[in-house]
Formats: sequence, C-alpha cells, structure tokens
Amino acid sequence: MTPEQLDQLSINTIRTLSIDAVQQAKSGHPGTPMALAPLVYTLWNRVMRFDPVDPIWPNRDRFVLSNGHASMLLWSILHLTGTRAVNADYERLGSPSVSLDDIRRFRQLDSKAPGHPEYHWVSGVEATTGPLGQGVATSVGMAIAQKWLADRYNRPGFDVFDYHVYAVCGDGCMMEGVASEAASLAGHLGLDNLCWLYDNNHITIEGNTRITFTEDIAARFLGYGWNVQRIGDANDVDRIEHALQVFRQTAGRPTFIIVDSHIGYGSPHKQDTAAAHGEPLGEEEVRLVKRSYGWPEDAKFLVPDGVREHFTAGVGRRGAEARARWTEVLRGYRAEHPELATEIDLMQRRELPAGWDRNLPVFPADAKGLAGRDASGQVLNVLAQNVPWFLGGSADLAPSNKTLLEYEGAGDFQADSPGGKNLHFGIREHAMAATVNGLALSKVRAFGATFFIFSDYARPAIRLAALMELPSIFIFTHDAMGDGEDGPTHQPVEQLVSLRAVPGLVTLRPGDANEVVEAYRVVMQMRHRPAVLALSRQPLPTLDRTKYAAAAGVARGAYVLADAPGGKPEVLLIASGSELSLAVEAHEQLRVEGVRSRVVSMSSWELFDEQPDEYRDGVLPPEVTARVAVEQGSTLGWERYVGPRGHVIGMKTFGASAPLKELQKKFGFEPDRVVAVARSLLGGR
Ligand SMILES: Cc1ncc(C[n+]2csc(CCOP(=O)(O)OP(=O)(O)O)c2C)c(N)n1
Ligand SMILES: [Mg+2]
Repeated sequence: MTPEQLDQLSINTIRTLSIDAVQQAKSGHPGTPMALAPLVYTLWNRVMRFDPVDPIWPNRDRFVLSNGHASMLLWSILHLTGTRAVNADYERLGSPSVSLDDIRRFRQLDSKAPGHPEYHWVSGVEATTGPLGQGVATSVGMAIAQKWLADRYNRPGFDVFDYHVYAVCGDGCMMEGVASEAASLAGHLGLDNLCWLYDNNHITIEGNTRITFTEDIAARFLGYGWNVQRIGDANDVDRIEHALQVFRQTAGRPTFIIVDSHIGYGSPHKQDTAAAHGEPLGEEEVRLVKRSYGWPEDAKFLVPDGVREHFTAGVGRRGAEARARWTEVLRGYRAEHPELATEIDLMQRRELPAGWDRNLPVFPADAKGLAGRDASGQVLNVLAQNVPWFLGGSADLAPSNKTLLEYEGAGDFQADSPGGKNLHFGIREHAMAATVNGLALSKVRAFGATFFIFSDYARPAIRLAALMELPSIFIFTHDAMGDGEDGPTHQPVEQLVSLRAVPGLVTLRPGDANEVVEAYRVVMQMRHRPAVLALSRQPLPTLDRTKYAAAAGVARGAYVLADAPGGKPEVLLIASGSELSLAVEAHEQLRVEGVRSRVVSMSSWELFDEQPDEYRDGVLPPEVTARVAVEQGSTLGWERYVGPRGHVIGMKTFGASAPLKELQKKFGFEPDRVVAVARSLLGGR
C-alpha cells in the first residue's frame, strides 16, 4: 500500500468504527466523526507529540475535543493508537485505554467509550467535554499553564515544558458565550501555543446555521487578535498538516483554523443534513456509506491489517522519541536543578511541598474582627509563597476579593511576563472557571475569584471540576447580605444550597478569621476534589479560642464551638459564616438566662456528612431535638440537621437594598431572634 492509501485506510477506519458504534448503541453522533476523521487523523498521526504508552507524560501535546458529542473520534483514535491506561494513582497499567470491546459497547454501562469524553474515566482524555464551549475555554487554561510552567521551569538547554494545546470545536462551541470570553482572553494573552480547529459544517441540531449563526467568524477571531487560517476541504490532509505547521511557526498569537467540512461525509442521503448529527445512520445507509468509502459493506468494527501499525509508526514512534528525549533532558535537569525537578515531581502527583503551611497566620481574639476576605488575602499570600505552583486571580474584583498576591516577585501573568502568579481574568467569570480547570488539569494549583452571587456565571465549570475530580479552588467573597446597599442583585440566597448539591464539590463557609485559615488548610490538601470558599465582605469577630474550641474543627465540617455545662445541651445552635458569632452571642445570652445551649460551627455540610456516625452524633446528639440553624442563605436543606422539631433562620425571599444592620433586623439575623426561637423550641422557657 502507498502511504496515501494507508492514510485513507486509517481515516476510513475511524469513520467506520464511529458509524458502527453509534449504530450498535442505537444512539450517538456519527456525522461529525465521519467528517473530521481526516483532521483528527492528521493532527494525531502526523503532528502531535503524544506517546500512547504513557498518556500522562508531562510534556505531551494536549488534545481537547470540545464538541464532545463527537466522542467516537476520540475513542477510535485512542484505540487505534494503542493508548494505554493509567489509574488514579498515576500508575501506568499497560492495558488498553479503550479496547475494541469498549467501542462495541459504546455508551453502555462501564464501557471505556462513554457518550462523551470523561477525564478520570478514560485515560488519554484531557478534559471532560459535552457542555458546548467548555472544552475550548478549558484549553485556554492549559495554554496559560504551559506558558507559566515554561517560564518557571525551563532553563537554557532544558526545555522541560514546550507542548502545544489543540482543541477541536464546532458551531455549538462557537456560539456559546464562554468560548467568546475565553478566545478574548487567549488573544489578549497572545497564547501562541494554542490552536483551535473549528468544524465549519453549517449544521447544528435544528438544521442549517443560516437560521442562527451568520456572523463573520474569521473577522471575529481576527478581532480577538488570533491568527486565522482556513482549510477549504476537510479531506485534504496535506493542507491540514500545512496549517498545523503554520500554527507552530506563528509567534505572539493563538491560531484559529476554520475547517470547511461536510457532516456525515460519504452518506448519500444524510451528508450535510442535521440528520447526520445525532442519530444512527440506519442499517441500509451504513451499507451505502461503506460502499462509498470502498469498505466491505457487511464488515463491522473492522480494523484492517496495517492500520494499527500505521499509527504505531506515526504518533507512536514520534511520541516515543519525544518522550525519550524529554526523559533524557529531565535526567540532566535533575542533576543541575534538583530543587526544580522535585517541584515538578510533586506537582505531577498533586502533592504539596514540605513546609507548605508554614507561617500561616493565627489571629488573636478580636471583637471588632476581620472580614473573611481579608483573612483569605493574608492566607493566599502565605500559601503562594510556600507553594511555588499555586497561583490564580479574580474576574476584575481582586481588590474586593482580596486575592491579589502582593509579595515581592509575585508578578502579573501577561504575554510578556508569563511567570507572573496574578492572573487577571477580566470580567469573564465563565471563562475564568473553565480556565482554572485547565490549569488544574495541567497540575498547576489554581484559584479563581469573584463575588459569590456571580458563582452562577462560573457554575458550569464548577460542576465539571467536580465531575473531573479536579482540585480547582473557587473563592467567592461577599457571601451574603454584607454588601447591603448593593441590594438583591448582589445578595446570594440560593447559591450555597445549589453548590452543596454538586456531587463531590466541597463548600466551606468559615465563621471567623481562624476558620478561614483552617478552611484553606483543608482545601490545599484535597488532591481530587474542587472547593468553593464563601467568604464575608464585612468584618466578623475573631472568636477567643482560649474560651471556645479550636478552629481546626473545620476539617471535620462541623464541630462543637461552645458548649453547655458538662456537655449536656438542651438546645443546639448551628451556624456558618457571618452567623457564627451571632449564634455565640445568643449562646452567651441563653447561658446567663439559665438555658443550656451548644453552638455548632458548621462550615461544610459535605465534610461533616463524611464523618463517622459516632462523631456526627457527638456533635449533634440525636436526643437533642431543639435545634436552631442560622445562615444567611436559602433555608432549603437545613431540615436534615435541625430535624422535624427544629427551626431554620434563613432566607425564603431575595434580600433588599439597605444598610446591613437594617437587613439583619428585617430578616431576623439578630441574637435576640435566635434566643427567642431557641426558647420557643424549649416550650417557651
Ligand atoms: C451547552 C450545551 N447546550 C446544548 C447542547 C446540546 N447539543 C449537543 S450537540 C448540539 C449541536 C451542536 O452543533 P455543532 O457544534 O455544530 O455540532 P455538529 O452537529 O456540527 O457536530 C447541541 C445543541 C450541549 N451539548 N451543550
Ligand atoms: Mg456544526
């Protein structure tokens, strides 16, 4: 066979595997894999530095399939390249990442060929995609990470990090706002290591894009400051290879390649129609398509002889050589720069360096107190110095969120200063959150910040962080009604409970400055789950820890802060965040009045729920049914802790625009109210 014939055979193998898998599953998206097989083939087999034997080799090129519905492209390529599996402990297993059997069981329970690409489930998947736009936005974080890593770790003669980031996307991704934010940011930052390949097929689910999407997308990306190229024929592999070469030679700006393609390529009745997007072609049409490819019409899941070998000779050989060279480079690097090499090792395993928590502040008791955001700012500035690869920024609210890293040398991340640790996301919360995920996927420890109310704008990526089991950190200040006069547009109500509903995500709403420190201590040690920190805008009294229990209890989600004599309470006061000191005040008042109350500081439901029964029953004794929860957020869900005889002081409406004091009065967040509720639960005592 000629090399051209082998190319074609490999491309048609991707196509027919995709077609057969969708047909067998009776669901999925055949049309786009049929159209993009030549693109993905060329990128992987001719260009990418990826070693199938070690899909987590740190300097590999990254590939993100942002149009995740075309997942069969990825399953085909991971299978044909012989990509190996890796487990959660980063051990290379040697077994295939995606077997032919997995492809036969596309979209079935436990198959390594699920409906959409899932990081952490299938080795070789760089990011979970499916919610359109998220993949491309995440790729911007990966590109930022590469720039930062190169700046910190590369040394003359030692290019430890010089990889590229590729993302394939479709009309859907390009219509989503998150992609626009991310493209704007990438253009501003001049990320010339980033290449998006846009499948310009003019088709989405409802039909031709003439009904929805008619902008001049080339002009749009030129406006963002990207280099724009166009490939007029998605089947022209040489042209594709050339465009990718131009990308690698382009300095100072990201590359956007528009690829004109035909969805359902080769299907006599479905090519160029929405019918090719999201349903099986049908047995008869499958036969006709295979005929048009010159493929045996009745063969199913056929991988012809020579195809696997062709991938081994292409991406397999190139990847192995690149990794061997890199390993050699790292060997020399380890000798000359042992400390930096150790950092790279730790980072790859998501571990922390020795002394990561030294010099964390301890705040003395102070009735006037400190705002959660201010305590957080101090902690961040310590952590970022202790953990070199810990960085992040805010969506234009750093002065308010107190997330600025101000120590000498922290610096700003910009095109001409890629070693800076302060990221400036601009007013782009959607892209910020996805970018933080991209950084976390690159093993950089990253945080993003904004007001808690705008967590709604970051939510899709927060959800994906949880699904991907990434240690992304989301810092949200102005966590309740503390910004009183701004009014209900700025006052979160349902945000806490809705984030608590995200599986795997840890939310923490610390109640004073020392709890903020402990919250960060917990968060930093989480390797595989994201965290949300909800922090106050206004000062909160710093509790006297010689009188009350130590803030280290935060690690267990909830702990007994102040107790009744002999540890025998008759009423429980449970609170988080700004309401903690309120509960303490009520407790002191009740004590004077002879009522035995206990204050439980509950900053994290998730962490508390994970404690053994014994601990939980110790904190919330089942026999004590008089319970009051106080939190400036939706009351929804608190029943599980206060029980049927308890009472929740929380929000059932939006807030209002007024000074905080008046709002506290109006909505009942005052010690007297807590005392009154406690007493009424005790039968009016
Ligand atoms: C955020 C989001 N909204 C909607 C969907 C549902 N959806 C999946 S594919 C698709 C159409 C995508 O069109 P395009 O990107 O052009 O893909 P093509 O059909 O060309 O492969 C839609 C609306 C989704 N996956 N994510
Ligand atoms: Mg399309």
